[in-house]
Amino acid sequence: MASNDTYRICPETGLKVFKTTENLIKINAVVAVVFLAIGGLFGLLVALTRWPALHILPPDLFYLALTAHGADVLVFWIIFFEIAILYFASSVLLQCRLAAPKFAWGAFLLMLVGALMANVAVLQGESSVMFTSYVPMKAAPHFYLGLILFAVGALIAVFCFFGTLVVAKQEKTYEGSVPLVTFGAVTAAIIAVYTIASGAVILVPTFLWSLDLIPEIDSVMYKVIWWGFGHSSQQINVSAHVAVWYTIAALTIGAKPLSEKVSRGAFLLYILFLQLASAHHLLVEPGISSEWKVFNTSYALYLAVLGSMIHGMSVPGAIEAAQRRRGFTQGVFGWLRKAPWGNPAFSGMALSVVMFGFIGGISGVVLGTEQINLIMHNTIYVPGHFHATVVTGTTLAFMAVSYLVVPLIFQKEIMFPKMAQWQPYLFGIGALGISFFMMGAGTLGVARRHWDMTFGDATLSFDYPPAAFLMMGLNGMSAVLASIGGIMFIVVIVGSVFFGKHRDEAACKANPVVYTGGGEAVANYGSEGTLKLPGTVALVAVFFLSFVLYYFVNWKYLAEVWPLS
Ligand code: HEM
Ligand SMILES: [Cu+2]
Repeated sequence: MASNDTYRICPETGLKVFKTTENLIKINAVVAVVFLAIGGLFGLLVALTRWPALHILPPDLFYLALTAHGADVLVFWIIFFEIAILYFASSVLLQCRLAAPKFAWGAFLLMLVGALMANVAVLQGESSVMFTSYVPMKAAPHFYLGLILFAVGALIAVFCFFGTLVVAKQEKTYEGSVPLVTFGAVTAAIIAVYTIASGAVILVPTFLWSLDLIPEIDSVMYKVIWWGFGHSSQQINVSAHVAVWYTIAALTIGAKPLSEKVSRGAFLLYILFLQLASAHHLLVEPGISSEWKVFNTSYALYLAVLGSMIHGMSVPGAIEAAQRRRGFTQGVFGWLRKAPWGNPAFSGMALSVVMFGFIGGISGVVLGTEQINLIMHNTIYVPGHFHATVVTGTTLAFMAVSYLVVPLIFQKEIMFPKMAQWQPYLFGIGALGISFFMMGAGTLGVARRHWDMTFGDATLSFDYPPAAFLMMGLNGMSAVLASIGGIMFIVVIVGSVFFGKHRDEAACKANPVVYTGGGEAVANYGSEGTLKLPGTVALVAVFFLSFVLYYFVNWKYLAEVWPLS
């Protein structure tokens, strides 16, 4: 089928950018950022309420804000952005027109209507069921309907992505194998199909139940299927942000994967094993056998974690190799010192790699281990862990790539470049703080999703160590810092998109954002093919040491809370 879609050639990467694709990337990215702004504001309100000295919201508004926060940031911000990434990884990288653009627009509209409907339901106050919406808590029917419409829209968008891959293959717009970033996006999309199917299997009956058409929903069944959706969706995020890491490394310094095959193998591990790892959410459910829990939280989990560890080594490795090729060969860490730390795309990506690995990864394995999980199951350690994965990991990576999307896709200059330079550091340190202090407070027993950690009106009170209150205060302060970083992001990105100077070809030549050869590196299959990486080896050694030490500390701690002698 011939296409009448027009395209331009990007002066910096040399890639064909089709008009329809460009528009769809723009609209999905803009709406994503709007939901980040709304959801982030609710996050700040939640954190300020959990700061014992401030405690600003009354209980009903606290649970309302918590529900809105989870849905707006974890679902709407991230998934709208991911759809933009899918269109980029297919149509832009393979230089092919987008399949079924009408469906892609329809998908966007469905997602938008669904997201707005769910938000309205939450703000009306009858749907404060929090992110997991566990039955028998019941939300208003339009809460579930909003999520279902959103999911159907997302599924259609995923099929437009697959369709585009088929078109690219048929029209031979690329040679050989697809580039790694596209492969990573395929991984994300495959997991998305499974995830959205699980979501539909559980949310459709729950919707009918909210309309009183079904008498009851079994709560253990709900949890098992819900986590097929809830956990797997996090693997979409991981696959997508790993693909974004490779994209940024390629575009900013021309890095190629160390080995395409090994990195692809790591993506495959995600598809094969991560769904099973969702067992870590069900560790205290009666009615699920111990054998099943043990198998899934040990063997299956380790194989999945292996995937992230391979990427965690191969992304810094690719950066080191590229830097050494560029001539930064001094000592073990000369390549790291000479990296473009003033470029927010690069610094955001680098911070995301380190914090996702050290904090998110290590705490994830601790939470995923059946025995030590029980020290912090359902404590605020859990949000501590996942803010390290979805905020310092995914969100920071998506923020970082926005500093490339604005000049390359929106063709606008970044406004307030100094503010942009600082933004990843402020947001990163703030987000690190909320992760870290919530983990600390959780280890001391502070519950998650709890309005009043002092249990003010309870007959039997609970004596927290004073450090627990300190941690929650520090968490509140970090939340303020992260919010300042978040507002800076919104100001820079929204400002540049709507009021930035148009970037014409001359501006691209004068002030390029892509490293020479970056377009080549991101859009082609190819490996760096070296393992002379003393710096990366040293960093990986530090990682394993921290890992072992922290793992050991938790077993020691378990031994203390449960003395056997
Ligand atoms: C300014 C940035 C942010 C701050 C200050 C913040 C703070 C918080 C706090 C304090 C909680 C509640 C803990 C509890 O009482 O259980 C929470 C929950 C949560 N946050 Fe954030 N957060 C931020 C950004 C994000 C982002 C970007 C995401 C996702 C990408 C996210 C996802 C979640 C989710 C899913 C929950 C759990 C909701 C629930 O338990 O139902 N947060 N956040
Ligand atoms: Cu999980």
